[in-house]
Amino acid sequence: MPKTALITGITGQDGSYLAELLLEKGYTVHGIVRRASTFNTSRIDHLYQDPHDEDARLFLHFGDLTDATRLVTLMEKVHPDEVYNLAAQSHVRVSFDEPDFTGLTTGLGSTRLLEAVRMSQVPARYYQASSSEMFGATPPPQNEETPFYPRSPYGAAKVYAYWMTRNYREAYGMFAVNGILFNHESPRRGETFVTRKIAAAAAAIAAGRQEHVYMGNLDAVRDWGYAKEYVEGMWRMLQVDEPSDYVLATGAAYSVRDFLEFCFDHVGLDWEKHVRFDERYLRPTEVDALIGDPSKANRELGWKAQVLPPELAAIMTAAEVERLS
Ligand code: NDP
Ligand code: GDR
Repeated sequence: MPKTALITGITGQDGSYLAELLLEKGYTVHGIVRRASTFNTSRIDHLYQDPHDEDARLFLHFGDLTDATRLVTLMEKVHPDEVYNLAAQSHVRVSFDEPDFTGLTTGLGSTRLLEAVRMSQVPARYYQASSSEMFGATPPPQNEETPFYPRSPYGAAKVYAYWMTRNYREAYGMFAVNGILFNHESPRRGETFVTRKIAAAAAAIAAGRQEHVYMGNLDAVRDWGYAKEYVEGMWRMLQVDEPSDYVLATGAAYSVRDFLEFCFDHVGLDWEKHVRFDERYLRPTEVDALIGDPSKANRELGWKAQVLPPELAAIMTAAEVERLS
């Protein structure tokens, strides 16, 4: 029987790649979108099918992680086999400006969704988009056993959601898992995350559209992978016999400075001539280094990242050059 999935955050970077993957696998995919005064579906417009078509397999529903009754209603209507909770206020810097809202969505939003699964009694498997930001100040390498030490309202909200997911697994026997994903990027990454910001700036400067880009902490070290590969890992976590939590990462460490060099090199520019400092991009508490150990996912899911930051930067910068032309 073809399966049915429900994705929150389908309009985001990961949601769009996951929807593509599941449609390719023959799933019927339902996504929750927020009502906005402008269209917010640009990442999934290429997947859209008229719901009146007999062969339509992608359906969108208005909803919000802050609206608990709507989540229950949708669960009963869609009756999914798999639920992927990707929705969140996902920007770490913004979470310092909006700590309350970040807690309501990124944290409590997961409880509302877990509770909707439980109340509606659908026998769905549940995926929680947990984050390497939960490790925060704990030094690398980080794996599934590493203690959490979040350094932002976002990180703290994700730790809460992580434990709620584990609690529903242990308390109610739900198949509920945490994918602890390290940074993953793509041409569909939000414009204000550092990799996309750098790739876009390199392309714009090379095209003569701007001269400088203002950045924050260039010393931060991250483990950047390619988003398209990571959604495959999410799916695999829901296909195993026993629910468990998994780290997805490349295991490779690069700094923001390195990523600047890769992107600017791609367009034949010296980044040091174009980068300026602006303290508003600093965070009150920073996460210095995140480097994942994905050996459990390698071993149990057969998942391994292929694209590393030098290639990722080239893919993203090429996409920005293309966008401008
Ligand atoms: P994005 O920011 O690109 O997408 C977030 C999605 O959540 C969007 O679809 C957004 O809708 C939706 N959303 C936000 N608030 C609500 C709400 N209150 N109700 C319903 N939907 C909402 O994130 P990514 O795709 O990059 O990440 C997906 C998930 O994985 C997030 O939970 C993120 O925190 C987590 N994560 C991401 C990592 C990464 O490196 N990308 C690493 C580890 C974890 P809209 O389009 O309307 O804004
Ligand atoms: P992060 O991603 O906080 O790791 O969270 P982001 O790309 O925002 O920052 C990465 C690092 O770059 C430094 N930095 C800057 N960041 C931004 N955004 N803009 C700048 O100008 C800039 N200059 C330097 C930051 O200080 C930071 O150290 C992402 C999100 O996708 C989360 O949702 C996810 O959980 C984690 O990755 C894993």
